[in-house]
Amino acid sequence: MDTKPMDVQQSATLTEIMSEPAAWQMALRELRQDSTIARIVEDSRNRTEWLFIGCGTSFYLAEAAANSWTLLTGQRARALPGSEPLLFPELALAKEPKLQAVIISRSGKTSEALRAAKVFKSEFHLPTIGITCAPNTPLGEICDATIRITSADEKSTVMTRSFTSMLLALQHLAARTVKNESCLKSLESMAEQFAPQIHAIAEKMQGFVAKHNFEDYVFLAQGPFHGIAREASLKVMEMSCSYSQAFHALEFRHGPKAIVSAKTCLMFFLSENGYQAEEEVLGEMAELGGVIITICNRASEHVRRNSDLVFELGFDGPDVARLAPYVVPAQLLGFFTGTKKNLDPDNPRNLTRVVILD
Ligand code: F1P
Repeated sequence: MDTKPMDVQQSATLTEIMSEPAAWQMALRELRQDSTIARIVEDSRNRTEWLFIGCGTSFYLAEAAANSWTLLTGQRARALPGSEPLLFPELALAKEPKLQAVIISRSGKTSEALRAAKVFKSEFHLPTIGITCAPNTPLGEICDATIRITSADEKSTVMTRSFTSMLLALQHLAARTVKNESCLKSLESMAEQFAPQIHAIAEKMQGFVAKHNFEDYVFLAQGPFHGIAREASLKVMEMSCSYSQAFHALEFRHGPKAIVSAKTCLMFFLSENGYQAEEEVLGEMAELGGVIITICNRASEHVRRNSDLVFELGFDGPDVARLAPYVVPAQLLGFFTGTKKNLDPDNPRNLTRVVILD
């Protein structure tokens, strides 16, 4: 059933997406002064393995945070959806003696996230860190310490600036843990540099969506960008009710490429580390007739020749500082595709803002 065309400019979701650079700058400024961060760095100084937990978008945030943690600290870090430690506790490997649990939840109320936090605390006697965008939450009651990014909270059901702001907060925590001032400054300068770019990105994406109709969407990335690809896929699903999948870029050759046609939209998130191998896959998918959107730091001639739409960040910093901005074009793809289909991303079909099971 088509809903009436929404007034795009009045959309809470679009407003929240467009506010991301300002939200990032505010969050990163506040974190510098946040005594909770300093306390967490001190209290977790002997923890050598980290387990990030979340549900839905917050699970993909956990994936991106875990990869960022290992890249920044050298420590082992994993991500699990909140349900896994509840159903398969032995697979959570929660008996690791120096394990630190981090539970991610924008609302701080998601039942599976709270249950996982309670199990870590009461059954495994693990130290628990919470991160949320809401004040006074059940998550904050359970965890030993809770990071609150209230300036990034949203009215919308779908998570956009809360995802990127909490990811940046966890990257900030990782950099503080190893006293990496250069990385802290990179996160802050990325947010500043991205701010004037976001309007042109939105206009480009809106124009692209107006000109194309797709049957399915594929998001491809390696390394720390894989969690971003999975979140991108969920955004397009949630906001436009489209068929959408994410893969490791080089994995896509091993079977899934069977689906590629002129009706397939493929978004590549190119890393600096894996650029050459990833752009080879990009060229092959263009050969198969797929429509290619490329998110990269700088585009090679090969990328330009084989892409239908290119977004270049142009930021000279570590790959981890590009995770948050890389997801913004995908959030906009989901939003404009949804409104083109006469759906209302502010009230996404079948979804609630929080999944409460109790
Ligand atoms: C997690 C979540 C969201 C999803 C929807 C339902 O919320 O699954 O990822 O988009 O809003 O809730 P939270 O635990 O981060 O509040």
